[in-house]
Amino acid sequence: MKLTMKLSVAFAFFFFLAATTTAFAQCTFEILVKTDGRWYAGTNARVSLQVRAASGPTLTITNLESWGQMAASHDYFEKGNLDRFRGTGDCMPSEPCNMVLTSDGSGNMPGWYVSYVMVTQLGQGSLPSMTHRWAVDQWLAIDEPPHMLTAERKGCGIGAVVP
Ligand SMILES: [Ca+2]
Repeated sequence: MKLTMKLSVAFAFFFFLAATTTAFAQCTFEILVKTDGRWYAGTNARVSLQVRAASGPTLTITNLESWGQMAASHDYFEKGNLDRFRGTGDCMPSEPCNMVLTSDGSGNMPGWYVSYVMVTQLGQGSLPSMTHRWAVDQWLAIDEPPHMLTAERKGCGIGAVVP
């Protein structure tokens, strides 16, 4: 293979990589998590969140608190809290509508009763701002029914619900 040929193959490969790694524009996501007001509803466990639209990329946040927007010493996910989070990820082509919320069950009395999760992808380019709110209304706990540390909610096609 001639040198010029090798170079053009290398360049083609480089541009292919560049195209695949920048396939999605970056969007800002705002997230609200409401912890219920009942006794022992709060937790200090690590919380992770996955969100996706009907198609396209999945937004994965392995430690939601790292996206926290509350005051520096704020205790997240306590009884009655409405906690705010913000960060960036790959833009979704349509409304975020599928959600998986997970607690790692760590800490003292980790049981967590979640009222709802709301995610907004802020407008970007030709994409409008899109919001979805999922009712959770269950324990994420081993020692309370339904004895699961994960809550999955599918809301595609149901439509945005703004409180
Ligand atoms: Ca906490």
